[in-house]
Amino acid sequence: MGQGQTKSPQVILMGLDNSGKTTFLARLLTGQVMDTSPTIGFNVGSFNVDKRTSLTIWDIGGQKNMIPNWRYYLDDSKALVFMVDSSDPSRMREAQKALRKVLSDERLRGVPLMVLANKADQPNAMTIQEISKQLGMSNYPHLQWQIQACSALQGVGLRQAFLSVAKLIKKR
Ligand SMILES: Nc1nc2c(ncn2[C@@H]2O[C@H](COP(=O)(O)OP(=O)(O)OP(=O)(O)O)[C@@H](O)[C@H]2O)c(=O)[nH]1
Ligand SMILES: [Mg+2]
Repeated sequence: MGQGQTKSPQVILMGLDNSGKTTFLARLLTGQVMDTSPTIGFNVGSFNVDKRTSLTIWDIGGQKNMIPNWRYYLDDSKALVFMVDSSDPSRMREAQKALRKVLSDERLRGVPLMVLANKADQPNAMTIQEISKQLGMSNYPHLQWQIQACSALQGVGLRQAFLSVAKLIKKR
């Protein structure tokens, strides 16, 4: 990175296993759909939102035994992106609990949240209204948050999501 450039704000991408975080990040960075396996630890990559703004995205593994490690990634994060599989209503309650736990960390106080409702390509995908309800978003009146649908598989809504994330960060 050249002198005088501001450093790329860190964004953490969390959510239950199988929600599509790694597929999403790979698609965002390479434009391709890649075969993924469950993430042990994390993946990281930088993404240019526009000519002047780059974000460093940390994709953290979401399997049950990975969730206790989420706390190691919260320092210095300027936004939280929380991904859910909108085609899997059976895991919304588990997602709600995981979100509540991570948001209770005081290092995230004042940090904006983007909920990404992934797998919108699936015919049974839940609406963003339904997902907001099931995640209990009304329990966070002071949180600056947004929700957007996307499909990592089809490449829909990825750039828009991170444009919104960059705007949320700037607004702070
Ligand atoms: N239909 C559909 N499938 C998707 C989409 N995004 C990801 N998948 C599939 O969901 C599965 C899990 O994707 P991953 O990206 O590995 O999930 P992850 O959130 O990184 O999982 P962990 O690393 O275990 O936390 C894979 O089979 C993907 O192909 C999508 O937008 N639509
Ligand atoms: Mg992964």
